[in-house]
Amino acid sequence: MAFLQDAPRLAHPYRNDRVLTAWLGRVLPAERLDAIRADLDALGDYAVMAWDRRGRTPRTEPILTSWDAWGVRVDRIALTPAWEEGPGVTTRHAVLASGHDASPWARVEEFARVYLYHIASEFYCCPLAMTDGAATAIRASGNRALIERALPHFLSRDAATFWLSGQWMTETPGGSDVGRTETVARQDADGQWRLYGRKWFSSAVVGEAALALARPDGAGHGTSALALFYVETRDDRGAWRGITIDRLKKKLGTHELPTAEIHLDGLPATPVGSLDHGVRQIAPMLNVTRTWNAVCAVASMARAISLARDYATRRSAFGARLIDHPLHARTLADMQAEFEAAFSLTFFVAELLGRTEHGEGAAHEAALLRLLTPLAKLWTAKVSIRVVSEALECFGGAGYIEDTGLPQLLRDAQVYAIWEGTTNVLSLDMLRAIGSTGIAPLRVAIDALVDPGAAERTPINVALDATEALLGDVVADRASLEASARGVAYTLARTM
Ligand code: MFK
Ligand code: FAD
Repeated sequence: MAFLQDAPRLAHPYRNDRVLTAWLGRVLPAERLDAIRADLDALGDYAVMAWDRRGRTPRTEPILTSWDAWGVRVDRIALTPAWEEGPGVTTRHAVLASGHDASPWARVEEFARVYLYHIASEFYCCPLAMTDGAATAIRASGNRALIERALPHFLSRDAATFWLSGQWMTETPGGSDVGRTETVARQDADGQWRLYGRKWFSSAVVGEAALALARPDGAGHGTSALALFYVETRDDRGAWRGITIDRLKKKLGTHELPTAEIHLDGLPATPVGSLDHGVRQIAPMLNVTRTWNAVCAVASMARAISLARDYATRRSAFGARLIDHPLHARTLADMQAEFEAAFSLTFFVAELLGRTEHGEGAAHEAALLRLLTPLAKLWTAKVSIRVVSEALECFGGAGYIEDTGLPQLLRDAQVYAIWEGTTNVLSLDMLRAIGSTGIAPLRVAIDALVDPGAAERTPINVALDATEALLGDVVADRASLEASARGVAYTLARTM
């Protein structure tokens, strides 16, 4: 009988994650941790079930049917099993709703759930992130009618009433430079606003609602003249309201996520706030989805490392298990160190977000949150691509073979750096954030975390001093400042 290699097995992602359980034990009061334990355990069970199912059943992808047999335009999208299960899993375990509980720990409790659910969700977490962002932006707008209309659906704990929201920003001229938006908003004689244009990437086109940027007819050019609108995608009979789906994009990864190119032709829309400064109004959504992105990037790393660690105990070479080869053990340890740093930064941001939203942050923490959000997003995205790539190599040739399920992890990880602001755009956002406060909030945070006399303070101080000197040198010259932004962002993220 020829040798047969044992496949890697997925350890229970909640019960076996020392980093997650230690962090939860440190930041949450014991009674709150007790209250969420059942959800975390169930989401871990779901992850194990989904990994096992992936190995047994052929992968499916969403399918768009544009026309029915009788020539009627239907634009119907068939979803994958994990997506069909999405509303049930999400609402049963309060994956999204828990983030909006009236508690400074709400975001901690939400993002622990997201971390456990993400990989099994097959990027159903993408529209969940956007729905969370939409709820946050609508709440921040103070628009009572929209708050009462949309939030009970977005934050529902019942699958029957749960709605997803899209985030319609990107158009063909610009995804980073949304000031070039061409979609126009026109008002009917009866006062109803309607949208006309083309949205080039719509990842939650199956959602019941969306927040969309558009230029009110006759408004000027650029970003400040854009308005933010709330739309509902279907009428009471379930028919699309002035939306056609041109096609689903063929992508490198995120294959289960239906990302569509769409045309809007008279879609009814409600202004979220004033009819200008739409980007300012959507910014709370951006900052929330960027936090989700960091959490999901960290979840990808955790999955890849968990599988690689397990495999190292099953695979032997040169007379010993891989884990017993010092260099292989060192390779895994280096990946784990990168992961733990990324985890710490990301979940620190989650803590800050929860405290700040409930008015319980220290004086410097709002500015710290504003600075660390783009840093966590851009840094974890890059680290996850690197760590997941390294993890594939830990399987040798098997890591390159499609039906092991491993290549998908790498393809999927590549998206974290692109959507919700590319690495460069977020480095520039970091400059926007430090514009008024400099890096002072970061120094305060590090002072609180690391004893000034501790040995590890020396490299931290060197990095911060060098960064401040660099910013001081180049600050008068915008071109040099922008050219340095990515390096500064990496240094600050890694230092933090
Ligand atoms: C599973 C993982 C979960 C993640 C799911 C992701 C799903 C994917 C969905 C998407 O990709 S949706 C599309 C995401 N698109 C972007 O992220 C756009 C990227 N581009 C930027 O972020 C640009 O920096 C931006 C369009 C925001 C700004 O461009 P401009 O034209 O240079 O604008 P400007 O004048 O600097 O900023 C306009 C206002 O917004 C300013 O406020 P004021 O009007 O008060 O002066 C800015 O301060 C404010 N602003 C911008 N970014 C902000 C912000 N405020 C707070 N936080 C921010 N991050
Ligand atoms: P560009 O803006 O053309 O960027 C090209 C390059 O130029 C990048 O490397 C960028 O870093 C760099 N660059 C741009 N400006 C600067 C600058 N000032 N300085 C230095 N470098 C710069 N969008 C939505 O609105 N809704 C969605 O649901 C959605 N879903 C998506 C799903 C997927 C799978 C993907 C891949 C994208 C999705 N997007 C969505 C779009 C995404 O947000 C954009 O692709 C992204 O913001 C980048 O915009 P762009 O594609 O126009 O690239």
